Amino acid sequence: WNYTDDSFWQSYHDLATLNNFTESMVQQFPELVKRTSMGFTYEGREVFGMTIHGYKRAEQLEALEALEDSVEELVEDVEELVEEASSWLSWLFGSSSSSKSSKPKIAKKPSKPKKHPKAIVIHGGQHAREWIGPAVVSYIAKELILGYGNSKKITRLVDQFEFTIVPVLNVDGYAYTWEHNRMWRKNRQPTSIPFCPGIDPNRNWGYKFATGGSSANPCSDAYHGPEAFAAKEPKMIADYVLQKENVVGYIDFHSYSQLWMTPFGADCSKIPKDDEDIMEAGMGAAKALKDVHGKKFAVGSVCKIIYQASGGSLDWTYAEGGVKYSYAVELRDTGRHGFLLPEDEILPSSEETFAGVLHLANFIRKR
Ligand code: ING
Ligand code: ZN
Repeated sequence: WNYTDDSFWQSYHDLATLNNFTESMVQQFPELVKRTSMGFTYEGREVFGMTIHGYKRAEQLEALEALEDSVEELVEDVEELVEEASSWLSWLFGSSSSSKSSKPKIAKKPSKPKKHPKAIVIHGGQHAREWIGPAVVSYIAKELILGYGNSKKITRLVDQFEFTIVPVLNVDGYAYTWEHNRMWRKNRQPTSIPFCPGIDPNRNWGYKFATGGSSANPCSDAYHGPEAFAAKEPKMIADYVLQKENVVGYIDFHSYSQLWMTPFGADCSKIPKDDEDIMEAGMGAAKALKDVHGKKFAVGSVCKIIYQASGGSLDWTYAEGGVKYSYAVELRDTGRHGFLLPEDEILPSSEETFAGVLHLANFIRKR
């Protein structure tokens, strides 16, 4: 495959091919893309992500700033020397005019702490059968990478933010949909019922876990699991977000229904304290998306716009992970094909979604 050509997004790809895509990005653009291991699943597969950031430019900027600092220090030292010398001179020759100088002083800037870039985390494939998610998410990575140095807007964003992109989160489930059952949703870890494996990763996050809109029945597609974060997939993203500390944006891609959703899913009456900003950014993203191919995406909280669902990703990232701009997006379509979205819709869906993501990142940047 040519992983940087749009033709890659004319068909769906199995897990090995998507992992090869990630690997290829890292190999081809080592100054821009780093491979990151999110962790391992129940069946022992590794979940790969990539971080995309203008590492080179950031390093150069840092070096430049360090240089600036040492020049500043040097100037201060010289100033002190001059002062000392002039007081000696006035002592020697009794000139009284050289009282405390009127020469301008260079203001000392407070030394800046070494800064880590703010992070935006994006993943697809929490649910196995929603194949358009991993396709769109890999396209987003490709566009950020190829746009760097070519598009002013993308370059600015990639210099500003570190993007962590995980095309497929629930890799065990994804492999299962390719090899055994196209309609599988959950992960593949065992439950208390031997013939009903699988926890729904998106009901297993730790905010208001199992408080409604999820099932205690292991045979259900919305089984919340025995306890919060019993499933490896949500746990690895939650750990990553906590460890990063500076994640400002999060998008969890699903399908289908064409919705750009905000917190909360667990509770229809609870409104995030940042709701105005979250909604404004989300509506902007939906508008930018629609401008590409005319597809309408409704914007609103998970609970109000589809259904109540506790233990969902964006509730946790917002309320516990400290990620202000937390979203879950339902990609194409609105039900005609559902999870079996035709392959000729992958590219248009990717293009429009990328526009939405760019808008969101730019919105966050300007805040
Ligand atoms: N939809 C999501 C689901 O898990 C969702 C909607 C997103 C609920 C985020 C809660 C949090 O049901 C699909 N299609 O999976
Ligand atoms: Zn889903």
